[in-house]
Amino acid sequence: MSRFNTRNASMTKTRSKPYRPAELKPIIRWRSRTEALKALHGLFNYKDRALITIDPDPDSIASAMALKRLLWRHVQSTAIGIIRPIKRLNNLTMVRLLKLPLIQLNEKNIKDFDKYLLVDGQPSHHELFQKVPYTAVIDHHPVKSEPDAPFVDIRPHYGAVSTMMTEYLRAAAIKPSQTLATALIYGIKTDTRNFERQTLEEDVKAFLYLFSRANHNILRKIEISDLSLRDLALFKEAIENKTVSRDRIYSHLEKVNSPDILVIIAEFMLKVHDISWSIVSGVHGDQLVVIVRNDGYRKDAGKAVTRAFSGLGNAGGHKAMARAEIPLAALDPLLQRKTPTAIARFVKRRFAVGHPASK
Ligand SMILES: [Mn+2]
Repeated sequence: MSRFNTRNASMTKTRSKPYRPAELKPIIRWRSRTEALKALHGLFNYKDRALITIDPDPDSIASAMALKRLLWRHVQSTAIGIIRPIKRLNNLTMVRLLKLPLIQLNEKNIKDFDKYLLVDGQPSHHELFQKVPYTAVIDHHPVKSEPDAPFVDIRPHYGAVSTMMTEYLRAAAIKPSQTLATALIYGIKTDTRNFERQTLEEDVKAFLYLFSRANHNILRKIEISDLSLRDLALFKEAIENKTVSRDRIYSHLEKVNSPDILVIIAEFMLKVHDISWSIVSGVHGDQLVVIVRNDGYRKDAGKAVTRAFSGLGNAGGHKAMARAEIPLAALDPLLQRKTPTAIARFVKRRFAVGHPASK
């Protein structure tokens, strides 16, 4: 996303204040977390039924859990409402293992509450959010327009809202439960992509604080849970269909429901010792998708797929990862019959041509 890396756009040589475009300016209305917390609590009373709305991902789910904890004893009840069903398997595992109570929002049940809060998002991000009279908005995305709410805390320079929420918990002298700490640490790890993307010292501090409180077995299970049982059948097919030529492994799948599984299998095949290239293709809808991974040593996957497949469809990528998406119709002049074997051979042939070193 564009909000990452923009911080380094500074042209100034002096180390005064970092340059920030307007949308990356934070909205901070209080001098400290303690003051902000007081202000937030002041907006609620014990009769309120509060609803925290989220577009569910690990950071927003964890932040909502933390906010629910912060509101405990300040309101009658707090529910966490999601605006779309969770599909990612890692996130489903998170919700199941941590037993997180989430409700699916619709036009009707969203009216059953007195006060509304939004975390890890802004009203302008979703149609449903736009209709809600928010009491509080806490976020780290760039500011499009200042949300109209009594409590707003937006810090686009933070890697995760989970970091902001960890700071709030600490200001409130609340020790997070193991469940909450595990959720928050996963929120930080996901949004900073294990600290490979924009990360502040604050994100690292929050991570360290949560580390000893989290359940690392559950965390690991959540992080590795990206396969369904149905995917295992595709693994079997991919392993049975594989062909190896020199340091390359090729495999083709007859039909996949999502190109994501091709990525997972391509990365899996690259684990094989002595294999430097993994080329996994499959038919998704009316497209042939080719996923390429390599070990990144003096290789260029992006150039290789462009040479092999450009002119037939979209092809491109980086040095170590690339993808091509080719409409099956574009294969009509090239293949007499589009059987899985013929397509597999076609991919292999094109890739070898596009990458003469393999001859
Ligand atoms: Mn986030």
